[in-house]
Amino acid sequence: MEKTWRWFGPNDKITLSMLRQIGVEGIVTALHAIPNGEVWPLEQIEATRDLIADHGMRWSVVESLPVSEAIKYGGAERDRLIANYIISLENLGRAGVTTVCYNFMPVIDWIRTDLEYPLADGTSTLYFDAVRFAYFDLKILEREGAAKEYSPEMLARVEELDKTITEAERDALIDTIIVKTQGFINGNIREGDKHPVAIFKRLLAQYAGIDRDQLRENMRYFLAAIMPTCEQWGIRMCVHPDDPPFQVLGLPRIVTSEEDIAWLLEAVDHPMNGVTFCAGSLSSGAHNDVVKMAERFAARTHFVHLRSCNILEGGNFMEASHLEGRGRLIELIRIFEKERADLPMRVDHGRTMLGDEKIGYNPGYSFHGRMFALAQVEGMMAVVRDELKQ
Ligand code: DNO
Repeated sequence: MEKTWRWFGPNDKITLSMLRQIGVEGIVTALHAIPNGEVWPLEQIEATRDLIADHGMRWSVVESLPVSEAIKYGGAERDRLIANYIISLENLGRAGVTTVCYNFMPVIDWIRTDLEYPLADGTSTLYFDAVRFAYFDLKILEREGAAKEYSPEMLARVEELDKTITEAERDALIDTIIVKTQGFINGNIREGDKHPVAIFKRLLAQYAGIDRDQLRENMRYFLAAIMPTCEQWGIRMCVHPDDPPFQVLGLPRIVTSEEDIAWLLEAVDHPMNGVTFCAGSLSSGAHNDVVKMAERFAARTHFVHLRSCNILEGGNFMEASHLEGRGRLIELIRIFEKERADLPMRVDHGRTMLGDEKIGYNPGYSFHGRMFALAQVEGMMAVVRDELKQ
């Protein structure tokens, strides 16, 4: 696999020269300054591509070319937005940037409740606490009908938490769930937005009446519309699985399991319609056997995210070391190295360690933690390559 790294552009505190020094071959990035739904101009794509090439690497993957909400919920503007998406894809194709990651999660992308969960060794990791998330749903959003979706035990634990939680903890929960994890990935809410909860509630309302089947139909519609362009320019589309891979906040999520992925690959059965195999997202769902899924979907995997999770009691999960956990990364490397030697792979997330916490990196995207994980992954890759030679 090709060793890639997610770089957030010229404002990233981690520079391209630093990445070259640690053995990165390809860059994963996006034109983060362009608002969702607008066309990516060819000149800006070329400038980014050339900047990366000047540093001895290549622009391997776009993560992400965001799919606007109206495409997901099937709003009146969807055809105009799809037409813009197609122009961006053509421009990427002209510039030779031909692997494009996106997701189809309504309203909210990845979800954690704690971005600095402390570990015994002094590092910290990302954590999802099911009670705190239910608290956010029931007591902060006060979503109508939400109580019906939780077990009596969960409702009781939320009431317990309500007795002790402080105002500051409530604010931190809002900031973590809908601001800090979303802003830097061109999500719906940015740092500095006033009244994030009100904005969030408006976004949720757009999905009233949209169930799993309808969302699937909207995804099929989108993929069918862009496939001819992908075929013409050789663009590999790869959907990122939903993180975490289960229904949240009454929203349908449709890229959560083996069955879901099989559905989307068949619904638009074209080699350019593929997946981003994110072992981290998939391994946080107890229903997923990641090794089995990698075997089944390797041929339609266009991009790999290596990361691993441990599932804890009560539906909590936490990001594990890249050597441990349900992600079984060594097995995945065996499968993907055999499948395609130049398949782009990035180490996803990393612990916060050795002073990372003082720099203010995007959550999950530390320098030392990711570099450490990359070294672990490189070690596993070296072993697998040696095995394949034997
Ligand atoms: C978080 C990321 C996601 C991912 C998008 C892809 O760390 O894995 O935000 O980039 O879902 O569209």
